[in-house]
Amino acid sequence: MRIVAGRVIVSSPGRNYVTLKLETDEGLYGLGDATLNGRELAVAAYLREHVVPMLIGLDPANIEDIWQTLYRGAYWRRGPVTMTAIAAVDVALWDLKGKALGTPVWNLLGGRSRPGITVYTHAHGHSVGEAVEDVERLVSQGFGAVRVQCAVPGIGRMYGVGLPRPSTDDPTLPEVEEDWSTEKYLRFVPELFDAVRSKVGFDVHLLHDAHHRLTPIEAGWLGRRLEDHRLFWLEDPVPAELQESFRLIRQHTTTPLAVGEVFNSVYDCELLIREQLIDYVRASVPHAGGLTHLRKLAALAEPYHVRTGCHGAADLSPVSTAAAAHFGVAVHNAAIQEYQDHPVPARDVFDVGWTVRDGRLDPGDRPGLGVDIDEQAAERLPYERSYLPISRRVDGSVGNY
Ligand code: CS2
Ligand code: KDG
Ligand code: MG
Repeated sequence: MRIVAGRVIVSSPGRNYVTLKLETDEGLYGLGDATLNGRELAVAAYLREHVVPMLIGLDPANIEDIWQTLYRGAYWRRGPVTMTAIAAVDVALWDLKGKALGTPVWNLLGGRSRPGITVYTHAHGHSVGEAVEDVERLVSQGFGAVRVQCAVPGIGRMYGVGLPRPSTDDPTLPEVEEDWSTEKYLRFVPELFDAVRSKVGFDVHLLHDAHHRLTPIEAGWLGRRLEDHRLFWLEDPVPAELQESFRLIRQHTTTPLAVGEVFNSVYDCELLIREQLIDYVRASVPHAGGLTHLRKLAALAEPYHVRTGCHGAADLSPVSTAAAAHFGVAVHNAAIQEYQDHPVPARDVFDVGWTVRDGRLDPGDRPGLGVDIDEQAAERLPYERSYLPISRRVDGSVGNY
């Protein structure tokens, strides 16, 4: 079998998704997700201009060799754009291999370690009362793990609370801006979890995402203050370019820590893993070099008691949810998977074999990834410019989004 074409499909069924379709001379094709939220077109161009031409004529069976060719052969290693493009190729090759052999990808990865991977989904509210109700609603739907985010009194527009994002279609409009006050946030979050725990009890896993906003000592304080609430994890307490930061957080709290949705290779978390500074690593299939690389990352984490809890917000396409499902059921130290419903129009573009039931994601038994794309439906929904917001602190300076 030979690769004869690689088509990059950019579509916006409610939000932008980039899909790579690798076609072969035998009529089989494989799909991979190449979506990098807010920078989608950079990956699309990298694939079209530089990667796909290198793939034509290659035997798609040789996944490892193709991965190494794209990684080492470019000389310029790592980085989100490059690694997302490599991941899309890698996942499409695993999909193709499964289809060629008539077996699901989880079977190629060593078979099932579990029937489905536990997922956590998102609760949010504009007030503590709304957030508590949202948690209760999701628990009644069968979710056993819920991330809780809530608007902080005194902070205007902010991350994670379910406000519709104003369209940035018009290229003359400035990017969306949000507000941030660490002081207000740190005063409020303990109150939020006091309220949620007293209402829902301890039988549900609760998670929280600080979205890179704190310093290590602030994160240590928050983690310590939340210890009695037994969070499943506190996510992205600080930006993680400086991995040593986590030593300081660890000295101050036993609240479990999760980090890494923006990581793109094992080198971003090697110290975090080796020194056991985190409990969960959030690197994902589409942003960390595909199934081939994420499996190596998980293998490094396993002896250090670090488990995976991969990123899975709705800006990762349904193709990535499939890849996460296969990874999650096969890999032994996969602990949990983030799950957020995709926008409704995505159902017209992507046909999926995975299901979420009773709080678990099951990849299903279709050959390959078990997902397909309707290219005509995708074409009717072209790319819409939409960037992640800019966060401004109370003094007007730019903060971390
Ligand atoms: C979303 C999230 O817009 C996005 O990127 O994936 O930020 C989501 O809106 C919030 O987490 C809401 O809970
Ligand atoms: O594209 C960025 C979003 O996926 C991110 O802001 C969501 O932090 C996030 C999460 O944990 O889902
Ligand atoms: Mg996050």
